[in-house]
Amino acid sequence: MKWRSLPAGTVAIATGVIFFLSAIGAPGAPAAMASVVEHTFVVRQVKMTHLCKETLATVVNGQFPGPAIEVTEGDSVTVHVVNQSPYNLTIHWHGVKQRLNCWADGVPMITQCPILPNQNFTYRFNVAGQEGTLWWHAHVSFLRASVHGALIIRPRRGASSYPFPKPYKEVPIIIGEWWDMDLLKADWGIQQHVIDPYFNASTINGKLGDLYSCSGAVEDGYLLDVEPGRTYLLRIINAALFAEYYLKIAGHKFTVVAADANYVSPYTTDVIAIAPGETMDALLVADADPGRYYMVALPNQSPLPDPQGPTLITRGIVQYSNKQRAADGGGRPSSDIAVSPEMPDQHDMITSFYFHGNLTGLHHPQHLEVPKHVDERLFITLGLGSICRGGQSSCKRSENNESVDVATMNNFSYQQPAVATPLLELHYYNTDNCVLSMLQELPDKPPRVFNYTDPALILPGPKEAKLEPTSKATIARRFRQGAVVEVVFQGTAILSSESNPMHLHGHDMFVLAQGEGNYDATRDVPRYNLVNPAVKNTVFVPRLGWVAVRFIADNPGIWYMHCHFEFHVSMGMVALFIVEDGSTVDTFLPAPPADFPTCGHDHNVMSNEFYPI
Ligand SMILES: *[C@@H]1O[C@H](CO)[C@@H](O)[C@H](O)[C@H]1NC(C)=O
Ligand SMILES: *[C@@H]1O[C@H](CO)[C@@H](O)[C@H](O)[C@H]1NC(C)=O
Ligand SMILES: *[C@@H]1O[C@H](CO)[C@@H](O)[C@H](O)[C@H]1NC(C)=O
Ligand SMILES: *[C@@H]1O[C@H](CO)[C@@H](O)[C@H](O)[C@H]1NC(C)=O
Ligand SMILES: *[C@@H]1O[C@H](CO)[C@@H](O)[C@H](O)[C@H]1NC(C)=O
Ligand SMILES: *[C@@H]1O[C@H](CO)[C@@H](O)[C@H](O)[C@H]1NC(C)=O
Ligand SMILES: *[C@@H]1O[C@H](CO)[C@@H](O)[C@H](O)[C@H]1NC(C)=O
Ligand SMILES: [Cu+2]
Repeated sequence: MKWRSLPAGTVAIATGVIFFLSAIGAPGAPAAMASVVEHTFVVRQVKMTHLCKETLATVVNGQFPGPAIEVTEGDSVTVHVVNQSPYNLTIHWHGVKQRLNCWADGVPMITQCPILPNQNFTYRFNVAGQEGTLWWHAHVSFLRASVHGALIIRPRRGASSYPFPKPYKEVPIIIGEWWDMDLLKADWGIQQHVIDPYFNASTINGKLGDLYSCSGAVEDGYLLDVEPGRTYLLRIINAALFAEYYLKIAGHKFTVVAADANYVSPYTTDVIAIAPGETMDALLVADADPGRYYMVALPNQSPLPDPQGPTLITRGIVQYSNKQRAADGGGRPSSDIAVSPEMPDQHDMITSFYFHGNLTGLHHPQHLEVPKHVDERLFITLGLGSICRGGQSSCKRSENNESVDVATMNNFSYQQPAVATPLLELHYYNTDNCVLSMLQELPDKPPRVFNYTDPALILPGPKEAKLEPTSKATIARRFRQGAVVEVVFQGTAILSSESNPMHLHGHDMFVLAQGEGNYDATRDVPRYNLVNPAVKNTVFVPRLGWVAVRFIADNPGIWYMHCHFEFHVSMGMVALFIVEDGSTVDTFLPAPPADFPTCGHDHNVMSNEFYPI
């Protein structure tokens, strides 16, 4: 076994072990110890039976969801990945800023070579300046459906320093999907437009719940035991590939206190809307009459004429401890019946729009001011289009199988670059001219102005047909170190009217405003929240609407920027954001770690080794 040598002060390898280093607290911080949190993730296929069918699921350490990584802000994380699966693999640490550490970002052929079957790879990164809930997931194809888990960051000053009442317990709630189909086949089916893959059930913490059964056997559901009067911090993660979810618990309200590991002003609501890639920390007070209450997660979808999938709801139960009942001589609860919440309609998109609109940032020592000047402005349309099969220049479109539907940003659909060395290495070793020659600049604005959100474009027709043709390219955008970038993401109606949760690696974004319909600078800029916007790594672009964000491009490297609906990723809704080096040590990308693996090549022969894969 070959691991990199460990930093001084640590001992041998173990799973989920914390090693204390000398205190390296920030100035003014109390003597909290920064430590190295170390895990070994063995990725392999295990047999799991659901819906009366045995399925080979690719998971970490035999668990679905995988193990949670729990750290204190300022800690270092070391994860040894042992790939015993038959797939090429990388792990992305979703939302971790990876400052000056793009090498650990886990995007195949962008930041690293994939970890081949029977190979190992060690990720090392620091978690600094972030508190709350993040997560980790495979960044290869559809594998993240089963290869994921929570990454929980607690404050250095302890739980009493939360900017909200100290919870009695903290509980991860991971919303996911159960897939019976092979995940790589599902991905291929979407790319080639030959099958319409769909998951088989929604899950809460890996459990399908009692709405699913077969041959009389009801699936287990997630059970949360609560004590009356106590406050619980739910760390909610949407790890699903396909849908935004509405989460409700009958008889209870939530107070949302953080999103994407940034505190928000406490927002009390009876429903949480959470899109793939987002996390929400919410307080739940067990203040209802003791009893059993369903916790329901319902995937929403845009209404007809968008294509419709089955409605795969899942539910678990919040159960009050029955100590009291036992004292009353009951023992068993008087009734097993649980109360159901009233859910929004599956086509209700406005509840999500309002939910996201109500999130604002919290004034907190770690909060950053929104930069008031902007260096670069991008207006990016998100939508579908089509390309001809087999590289033909003309073909029949509009759902004809001479063409394939793809997803676009400013009328380009991302193509994975044909490189044998990860782009970040090529960039680092000054082969940028070669890198540049492979890239297509993501334009500042869409090539044509049209009525982006006109619902008439959803179905094929004369208006739509003009807009549908598009092309594939490795779209990228370079930013000067420290540039303040404003992006308006505009949803479009071409062939579908879906929302899009847009995720940027390596940076958080200030969410300035959102709206329905077409963005209009004259009307909308004055509405920007420059005082206390929510800060997110995944911003929700509402269906037939837009969102405006700002971020500071201060983390050198090559960062994936993509929709977190996995089918949109497969279809090409991706761009690369390249942040240039600055001239000081804290603004340029350091060399790759000493033993950084290559894709079977040597660094000496780096130049000119471009050939198609
Ligand atoms: C990977 O790690 C495992 C478990 O620690 C070890 O048994 C195996 O030999 C390692 N494989 C390689 C190629 O280093
Ligand atoms: C895995 O990655 C290697 C090296 O990049 C590549 O040659 C191989 O085709 C990949 N395998 C699959 C199944 O994608
Ligand atoms: C899962 O869904 C797929 C596609 O809808 C279907 O073919 C398959 O039979 C389902 N599997 C189970 C176990 O229900
Ligand atoms: C907040 O939510 C309420 C309803 O739940 C809605 O009326 C209001 O418009 C929302 N605020 C924003 C800024 O979206
Ligand atoms: C297109 O559809 C026809 C008829 O259904 C089928 O025979 C053909 O194989 C399909 N072509 C492709 C490339 O899928
Ligand atoms: C865009 O289309 C919508 C729906 O048809 C319509 O209400 C709106 O007026 C159109 N906007 C423009 C600028 O044409
Ligand atoms: C995209 O570009 C193609 C030409 O390459 C054009 O025909 C099409 O109308 C454009 N679509 C949009 C939405 O701009
Ligand atoms: Cu999308």
